[in-house]
Amino acid sequence: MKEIELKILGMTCEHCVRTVKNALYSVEGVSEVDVSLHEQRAKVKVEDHVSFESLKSAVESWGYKVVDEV
Ligand code: 9UX
Repeated sequence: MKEIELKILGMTCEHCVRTVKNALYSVEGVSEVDVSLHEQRAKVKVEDHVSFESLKSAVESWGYKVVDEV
């Protein structure tokens, strides 16, 4: 188990937050997601094999931008 932090641009409301959470939970190996609208950031608990890139792709497929690992 490890934690990956993402800086996410483009979330402007709680519905955006929900969309991002769902996108992250849809990635295999993700166990817990905490998204902060205020901080424009997500903290994601994942199994060791899960990559930053796979989380980035999932979020960006919904139209948000992941800038880089925090
Ligand atoms: Mo509400 Mo968040 O339209 O894009 S879902 S601002």
